[in-house]
Amino acid sequence: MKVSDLFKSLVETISTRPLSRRELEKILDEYGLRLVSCDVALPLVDELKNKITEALEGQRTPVFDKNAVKRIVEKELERLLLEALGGSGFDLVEEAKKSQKPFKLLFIGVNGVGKTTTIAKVAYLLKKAGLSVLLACSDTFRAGAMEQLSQHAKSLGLPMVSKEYGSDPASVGFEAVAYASSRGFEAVLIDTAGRMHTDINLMDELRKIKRVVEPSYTILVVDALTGNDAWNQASDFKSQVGYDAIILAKFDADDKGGAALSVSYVSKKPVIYVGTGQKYSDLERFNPENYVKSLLSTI
Ligand SMILES: Nc1nc2c(ncn2[C@@H]2O[C@H](COP(=O)(O)OP(=O)(O)OP(=O)(O)O)[C@@H](O)[C@H]2O)c(=O)[nH]1
Ligand SMILES: [Mg+2]
Repeated sequence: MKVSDLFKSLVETISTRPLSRRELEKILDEYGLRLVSCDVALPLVDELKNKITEALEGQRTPVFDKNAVKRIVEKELERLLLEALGGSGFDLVEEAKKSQKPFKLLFIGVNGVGKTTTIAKVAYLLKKAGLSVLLACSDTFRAGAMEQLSQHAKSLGLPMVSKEYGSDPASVGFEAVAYASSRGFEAVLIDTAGRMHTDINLMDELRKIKRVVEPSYTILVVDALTGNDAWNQASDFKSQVGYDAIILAKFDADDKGGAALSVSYVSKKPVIYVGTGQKYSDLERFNPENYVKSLLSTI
C-alpha cells in the first residue's frame, strides 16, 4: 500500500456518511497504523489524527455534505504535509557557487544507505556547474571503500584524497581541506564510513571529523527503503552530530512514500535531493509542493 492510496481511501471513508466522534477516532486509529506501516513517523501520524479531528469538529453543519468534508480533510492534509516537509530547503549548487571557497560538504549516514553513490552524483552536479571538485575518502574502515570512491573519481575525471586503511578519518578530512585550499579547489566532498546511529563511539568519531573539517554543510543520507528506522536515524544523527539537510537515496525503489515526510518532520531539516537511480544524473531536486500534490492527487 502507498501513502497516496491510504490518503485517498481515508478521505473516502471519512466523507461517505456522518460519523460520531468515536467512529471518526476508530477510523483514524486504523489508518494511523496503516500509515505507520508506510513509514510515516508515529508523531506525525498522531498530529494528522488530531488535526483532522479538530478540523472536522470545527466545521459541523446541520446537513452532511460529502464534498465539504472531503475538501476540509484534503486541505488539512495538504497544510500538514507541507508543514511536515518544512519548505523546499536550499539549492546546493547555488550555495556552492556563492560560498567561501573551498565549499566543504560532509556526508554522513548509516551503512549502505547510498552515501558514496550520492557523493558521486553531487560531484557530477557541481562539476557540471563549472566548479572544480575534490573528493576525499574519510572511510578508512570498510574494505573496498577507497577503491569504490576512487572508481567514481576516475569516471568523473576528479582527483581524490585518501590515506591508508585504518588511519584517522578526521585527519583525512583535515588534509583534504588543506589540499583543496592550497590547490584552489572550489569544492571538497568528504565521504565517511557508514555507522549505526546507535553506536556511541562511532558517533563520537563523526563529531570529531565534523569539528576538524568545519563543513559548509553536513548532509545526512537516508535510504528511502529503510522503513520506520529512517526517522530514528534522522533524529539520532541530528541530536548526536547535527546536519543541515537530508538526501533521500533509493527514492526510485520506494513504493510507500512515507520516508520523506517522516525524516523532515522529525528533524525539521529539509530533504534537498532524492536519488532516483544508480547513474550520476539520477539525483533530483526535491520539491515539497509537487510531492504533496502527488500524494494527494488521487483524492
Ligand atoms: N536504485 C538506487 N540505488 C541506489 C541509489 N543510491 C545508491 N544506490 C545503491 O545502493 C547501494 C549502496 O550504495 P553506497 O553508495 O555504496 O552506500 P554507502 O552508504 O556509501 O555504503 P557504506 O559506505 O558501506 O556505508 C549501491 O548498490 C548503490 O548503487 C539510488 O538513489 N537509487
Ligand atoms: Mg560508502
